[in-house]
Amino acid sequence: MFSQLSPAQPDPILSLSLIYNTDQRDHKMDLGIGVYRNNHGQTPIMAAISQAEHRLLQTQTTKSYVGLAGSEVFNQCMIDLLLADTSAHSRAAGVQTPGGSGALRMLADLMHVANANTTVWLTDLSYVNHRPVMEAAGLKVKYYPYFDRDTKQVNTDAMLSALVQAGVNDVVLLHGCCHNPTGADISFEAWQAITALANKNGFMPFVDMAYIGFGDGLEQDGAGLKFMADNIEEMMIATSCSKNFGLYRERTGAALLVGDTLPNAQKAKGRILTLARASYTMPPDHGAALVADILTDSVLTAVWKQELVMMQQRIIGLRQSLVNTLAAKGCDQFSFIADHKGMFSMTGLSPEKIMRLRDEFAIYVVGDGRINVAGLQEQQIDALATALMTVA
Ligand code: PLP
Ligand code: TYF
Repeated sequence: MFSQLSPAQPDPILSLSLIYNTDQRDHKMDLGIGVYRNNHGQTPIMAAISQAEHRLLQTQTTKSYVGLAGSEVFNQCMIDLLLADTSAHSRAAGVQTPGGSGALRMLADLMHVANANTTVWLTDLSYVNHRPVMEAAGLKVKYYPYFDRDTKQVNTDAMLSALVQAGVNDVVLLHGCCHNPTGADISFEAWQAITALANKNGFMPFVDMAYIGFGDGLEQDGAGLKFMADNIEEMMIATSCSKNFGLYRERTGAALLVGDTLPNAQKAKGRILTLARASYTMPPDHGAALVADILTDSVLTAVWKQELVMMQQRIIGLRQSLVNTLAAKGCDQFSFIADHKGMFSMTGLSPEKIMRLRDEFAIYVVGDGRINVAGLQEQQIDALATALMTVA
């Protein structure tokens, strides 16, 4: 049976990491996979996570099963983090999932159960796994105009004009903040406009919030989502603790359902639990237990927030520093990098130029031209600026 299978298509980002690992050049630079790195090139365990882990080791008495929804304390923490001070807070239900990816898939499966004719609208240029996850769940996929390749920002008019066509059989997927792969986020006014369109035309918003805290800080990054949740009867949210808690491999995330009433949100949650049972059954506990401990302890919450702000500020500093270094060399072609949010920026470099960066400078950039600014070290900026100018 296996011999009849056609070979798998490699993941463009994960396979780039494998090639990078075999590169022997000392000055090599990995701007591919979306992980945060400090100035030593390491992805550290955050201090609050280490402290919570230490405490967990001393207090945990069993590894017995938790349940289909994972930790309900964690689920409530995610509802508090994303929906506090909105009308949605009291009509939301949550399910712990294996990473934000697990949440995307469970919510996609739920949509298919609710309506097998659902079409999901994705931003034109979106996270590499959005389309495969939606299609694997049996949903149809459409793209709406999003990234303007000239301005390197969102083309809001084109986006809103296209979304006018979305109706009751449609789900519109939005990136909560720090758009992957472009770094171009929608304005607060665009959140308001999309909310009004959803209410008028009946499509369901689905927000993928994978980077809250990495753009302009927790409050500002969540403001658009909160506005929408406050002003809409139903929506879905996939969230991830991979980046902002540094829990990548622990697979920690949640699917949140906002209903017109709490019982309806809980009904949707019940259906997700049935879907989970038919898949991975129960999510891994460790990461969620740590996040729950941190967010229910004011001292640990403060430690976490402080480090998150430090990471966010570092990314802003790296963006500015790269743009300044380029400007000092007489290049303003990449000044948009300072305006982008979160880890990524879409550079607009062609595949040939990306290959030159790799071959001539040992700089690894995803084939579509995305750079992970959060993977840079301060001492690499000058070399990156020179390389960008040489190939551009
Ligand atoms: N959604 C977006 C937009 C992402 O960039 C990612 C990747 O990090 C995910 C979801 C999935 O994250 P996780 O590692 O938590 O599954
Ligand atoms: O976009 C990224 O780089 C991260 C990590 O199949 C990632 O979201 C990359 C590829 C993949 C899953 C996650």
